[in-house]
Amino acid sequence: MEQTFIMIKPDGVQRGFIGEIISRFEKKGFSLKGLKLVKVDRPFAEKHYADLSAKPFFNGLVEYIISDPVVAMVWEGKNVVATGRKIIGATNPAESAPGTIRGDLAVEVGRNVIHGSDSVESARKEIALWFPEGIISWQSSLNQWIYE
Ligand code: IDP
Ligand code: MG
Repeated sequence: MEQTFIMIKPDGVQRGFIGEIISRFEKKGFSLKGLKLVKVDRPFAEKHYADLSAKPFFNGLVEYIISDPVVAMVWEGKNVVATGRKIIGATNPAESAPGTIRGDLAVEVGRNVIHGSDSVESARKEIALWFPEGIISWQSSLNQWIYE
């Protein structure tokens, strides 16, 4: 089954959206496979966002991510990478549809509350980076009511 890496950014934690965000993924029918509150250091944040190192906003982005704790999660389910991105909404909250997390809870691109892997390959890399200890293997007893 497909897995994705989801991170509630420091603004999402500070604004009290941990429960709200977890609830949206749970209600959809996805399964939580990894969860921790962590404050990451600069080298770690730079590694997570390495693909964006040439962008003008890179330094501000790293400062934002290391400023306070984040919630790191692994969610599992059919098409969870692409569907997770839809639940999250467009990168810039000004363009995120109402009903999406960023569309409902954020205003600016530099404070957009949540990260989600953009492909199955980046999910694999991000899960390995954020959960080197591995994740717990369990199956939801509701799967028979979510999958046919
Ligand atoms: P994504 O989070 O929707 O995948 P990316 O392009 O991967 O978007 O960018 C990573 C993060 O960098 C965004 O979520 C946002 O916090 C920040 N970011 C992206 N573009 C800008 C920008 O133009 N100004 C400031 N921050 C940005
Ligand atoms: Mg991205």
